Amino acid sequence: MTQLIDQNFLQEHNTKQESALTSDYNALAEKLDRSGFNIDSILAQAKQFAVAVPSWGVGTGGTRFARFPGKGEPRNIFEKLDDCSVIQQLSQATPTVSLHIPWDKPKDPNELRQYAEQYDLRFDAMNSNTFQDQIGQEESYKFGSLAHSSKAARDQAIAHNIEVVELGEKLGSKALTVWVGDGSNFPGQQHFKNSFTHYLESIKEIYNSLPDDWNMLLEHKIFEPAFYSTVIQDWGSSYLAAKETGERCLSLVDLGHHAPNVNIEMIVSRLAQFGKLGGFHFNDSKYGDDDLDSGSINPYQLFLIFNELTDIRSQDTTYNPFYMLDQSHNVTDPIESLMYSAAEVQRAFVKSLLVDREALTNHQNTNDAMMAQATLKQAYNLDIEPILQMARLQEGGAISPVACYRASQYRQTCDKNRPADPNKTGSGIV
Ligand SMILES: [Mn+2]
Repeated sequence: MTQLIDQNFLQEHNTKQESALTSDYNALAEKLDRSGFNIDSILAQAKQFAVAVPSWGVGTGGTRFARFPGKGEPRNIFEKLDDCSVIQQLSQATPTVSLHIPWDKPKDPNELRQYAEQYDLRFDAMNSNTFQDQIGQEESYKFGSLAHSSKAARDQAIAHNIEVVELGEKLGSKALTVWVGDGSNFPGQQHFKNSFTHYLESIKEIYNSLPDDWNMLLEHKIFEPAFYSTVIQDWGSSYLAAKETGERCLSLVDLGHHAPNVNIEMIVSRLAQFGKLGGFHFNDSKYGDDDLDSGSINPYQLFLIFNELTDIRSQDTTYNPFYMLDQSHNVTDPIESLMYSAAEVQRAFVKSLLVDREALTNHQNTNDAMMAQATLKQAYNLDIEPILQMARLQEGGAISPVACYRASQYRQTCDKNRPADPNKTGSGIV
């Protein structure tokens, strides 16, 4: 396997921290043992945890006002995969990459697949794009795509999604994520029922073209780019569409796509109860769809979401939704943000394993509100960093990914090897 950070360098970096880690890990093992948890079993589950990196996340993002490109940014999908491989090498929590078409459309899918394989990277869910016009396309998406009032525009959007599925098949992907910006900016502009009907007809057509072992994930978003109404604006619309479409059509929850203060963990429970929770886009937000780093604003919410997921898995051990980081890194080095964020999501997952579920159930059944919330807090307040560090160390990653990455000078090397084309940056997100 090709590794872009020298493994000897990585090991040297780890060696300096290993004795401190061993001592912290043993202390935590003793502490957890007193509460009836075996640290090695938790460690084994931490090692299994994986979240996909979005290809576009390794480029610097921006706002609608400006984008300030970082140094040595990837200029094409191959360089994006290079960066993704570094994230995986150091964090050992991101073995898959989620592509966005047409941004990442390869000339030769086999070449791309082989390029990823040299790094042992696989492809997660494919993302289609009908929220912007592509050069040379006949119909415009200015007034919508899958829900457009014009059949020609809808057909074009359907054909694009089918093309994305066909490409994904060649790359080994198993899911298509569909997010559309369709909606309206003025009251009266769009007929609510007709636009939803059009959307349903369109996704059914895409669904019917899916391979048998594929899932289709419907991503809802409360607003933007449409500012008055959005066709798939909430989990209710998403659930209705998924249910109408078929068994392998599921809802995807992007944390930032809800109004502030919405109880996302309860949405998670509702969708899962009825078999329609298919995946997540992790990020964090303060005001809207801010696409901030996971866990940077509200880590407790992230923990509560994983608490629900662990509860679901306690009854159905095969339950395995798609996880992806969906963030825009405007002011940080995207590689650092993605490694740090992957660890934050992994941290929430690990803490959720340490909830005393039997005690929680008892407190719920006896209506002991104080002890119920304290049971959750007991797990949340634990410092489980030694488990994350040990998981990375044993998997060949870095005990401290960001520090190791900085010491490796990878970004500086990219800055030399990737001279930016002033007319085309080839990265970033909308
Ligand atoms: Mn998303």
